Amino acid sequence: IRIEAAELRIVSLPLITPFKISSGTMTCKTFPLLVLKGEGLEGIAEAVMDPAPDYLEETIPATMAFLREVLLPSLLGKSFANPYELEPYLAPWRGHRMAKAVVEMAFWDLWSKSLGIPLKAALGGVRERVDVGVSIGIASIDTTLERVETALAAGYKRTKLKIAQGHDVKLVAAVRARHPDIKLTVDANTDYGLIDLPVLRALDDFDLDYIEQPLAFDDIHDHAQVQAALKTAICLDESIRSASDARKALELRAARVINIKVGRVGGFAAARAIHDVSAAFGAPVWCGGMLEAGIGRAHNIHLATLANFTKPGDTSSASRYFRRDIINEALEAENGEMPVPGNGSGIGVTLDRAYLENVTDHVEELTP
Ligand code: OSB
Ligand code: MG
Repeated sequence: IRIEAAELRIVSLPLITPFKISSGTMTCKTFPLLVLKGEGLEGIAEAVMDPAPDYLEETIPATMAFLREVLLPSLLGKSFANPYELEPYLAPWRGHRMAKAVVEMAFWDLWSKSLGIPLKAALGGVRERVDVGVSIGIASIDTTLERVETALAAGYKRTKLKIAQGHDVKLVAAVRARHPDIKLTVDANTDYGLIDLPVLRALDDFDLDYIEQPLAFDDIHDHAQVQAALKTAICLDESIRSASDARKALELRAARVINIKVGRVGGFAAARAIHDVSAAFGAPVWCGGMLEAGIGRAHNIHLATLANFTKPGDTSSASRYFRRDIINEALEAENGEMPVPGNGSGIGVTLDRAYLENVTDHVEELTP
C-alpha cells in the first residue's frame, strides 16, 4: 500500500467527570488523530500523549512537530507491504514511542482494511469479546464507594482504584470492607518511593490482584525490592516501553503482571512482543487505557483479543467518559465484556466526520 496522504488533527472532547490521578487531573481529553490514506482506504489511530508531560515525557506539541517535520515526510509517497516494513523508518529515532505508535497503528488499520480482514485477525487474536474493568479516579471515599457500586452493578470484572500519597490505605480499606470478594486493584501512577514501603506493606493486606506502578516511571530496579517485600503482585505500566524492558522487569522479578498500552510502547509490533515475552515468563498481561475516544478504544479491544491478555483490561464503555464520541458506533460493555467492534475489516469503527469537525482544534493535510 502506498501512503498517499495523511490527515493530522488535534481533537478535544469534554469528559463527563474530571479524571484525577496522582500525576494530574484531566477535564477534557485532547489527542492527536491521524488518518493515513492509500488505495482509496483510510487507516486511523489516536495518539495517547497528554498536552503536558505528566504521564510520560511525550507531549502533544512536540509530537505534532515530530510527525509533521520528521516521521510523516519520511513515509509519504512510499509503499509498504505490511506494518513491519515501517520499522526501518521508526527505529532510528530515540524515544517518541507514542508518536511512532500512532503512525504504526494507523497503518495496521489501513493494511488490515486492504486485506479485508478485522485488525484482530491481522494481529492473531483469539477472542470475540474481551473482559473489562473500570479505572476509578481519585475522589472522596464516599464518592469512590458510589462509583464502585455503579461499576459492579454494570457487571465490570475488575475495579481499579487510583491511589496517591495520603489517599491509599483508608480508601482501600473502605472499599474492601464493603466488597470483601471483588477483584480489586490499585494504581499509584508512580507516586511512591522505597521510603513508602510501610504503606505498600499495608496495602498488601487487602488481597489486591496487583498494585500498579507504585514507583517512578523510569524505574525497574527498585520495583524488584518492593516486589520481594510483598505477597501482592506488582504490575508495571509507565516503566515498560519495550519488550526488552518487559524482559528485564520479569527477569529481575520487579513485577509479575504487565499493563500493555499499545500507544505507550510504540505500536502493535512492540505490544505483541511484550505480550509474547510475558507469556514466556508465565506473566499475565492486560490492556491498559489512556481515556481514549472511540478510535483508540477500538484499537485496544482488538489488541486484547490476543491469548495472554488474561486479566480484565481498562477499556470500559465509552459512555462512562464521553457524552458523544467521534465514531458512529457505540462501544459499550455488557456484563463486563466488550465485544470486538465490526465484522468487516480493520478496527471496525468509522469516524463521525460531522461531529469530528466540531471537536477539532486544528487540522492539517500532508502530501508527499
Ligand atoms: O495509568 O492506567 C493509567 C488514564 C490516564 C492516564 C493513565 C492511566 C489512566 C487510566 C484510565 O487508568 C484507564 C481508561 O482508559 O479508562
Ligand atoms: Mg496505570
